[in-house]
Amino acid sequence: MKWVSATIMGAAMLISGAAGAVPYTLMFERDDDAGAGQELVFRSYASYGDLSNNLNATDVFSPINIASNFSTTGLTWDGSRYLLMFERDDDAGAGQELVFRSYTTYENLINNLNGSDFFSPINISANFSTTGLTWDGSRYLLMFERDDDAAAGQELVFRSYATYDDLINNLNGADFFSPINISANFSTTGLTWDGSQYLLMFERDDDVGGGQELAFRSYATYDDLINNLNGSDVFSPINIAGNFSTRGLMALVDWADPPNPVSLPSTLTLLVAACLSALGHAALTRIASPDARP
Ligand SMILES: [Ca+2]
Ligand SMILES: [Ca+2]
Ligand SMILES: [Ca+2]
Ligand SMILES: [Ca+2]
Repeated sequence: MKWVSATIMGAAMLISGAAGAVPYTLMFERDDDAGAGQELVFRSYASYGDLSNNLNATDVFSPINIASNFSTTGLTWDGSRYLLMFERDDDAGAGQELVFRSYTTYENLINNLNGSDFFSPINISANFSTTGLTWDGSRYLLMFERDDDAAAGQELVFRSYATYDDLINNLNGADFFSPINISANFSTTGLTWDGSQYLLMFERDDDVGGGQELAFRSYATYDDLINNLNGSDVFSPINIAGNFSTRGLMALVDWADPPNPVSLPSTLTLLVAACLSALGHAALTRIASPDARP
């Protein structure tokens, strides 16, 4: 894809704080299979400004033990539930390759409590993979990317569903091929709507340094997203560890009063404090951090 110059990018970062004031969760998964507590990370940011500039991030390792033949591919909040999406690494038939796990609260998501799993009847094409999921206030958007690089109009698909039942049961979905031509060395890894903008996340396929591997593209409207119009790119300063990848991006909009933010439970703060206190931040980052640190 065509990236903006560093100068324009810097200007975009300066004004980015004016966009949605909702918190964001950025999800990372370890590339190789590992045990519970060592492979899935939820990173919290208070705002888009913090997300795009990687400021004041808080990491929590999930106790989820992801099956060795599945990977996470999306995360969203729809006002009633948190949805975590898993896809089988190898191609399989309908009802065997895509799972939606729902949690009713953020605490349950973070602590992996009381999750409910649904296998989707979707049969994903052998040459495509899911790369994002979001509720935007009007529809669920499920994003698919072709596994191999292709030209504009042939590699990125947005499938929309009007209701949760339609999403879960794969009913009445409408597909749109995006005109985006994804660079051969990048892939989509997340999609969200924060009440003010759509954010499409791209990660470079190979590991590189901070400022060169993670990009957020923003669109003001659904039409702009679908038609790839007026997008604005910002490279994140995050240096993703060579053995982790981004897997999901979730804006926490209060859907009863958009675009105001969800009020996260104070117990979450306590949980994070307890976690950091128990392990020590240095120890936590040493054990396994999605950030590459010297
Ligand atoms: Ca595992
Ligand atoms: Ca399949
Ligand atoms: Ca391409
Ligand atoms: Ca890196």
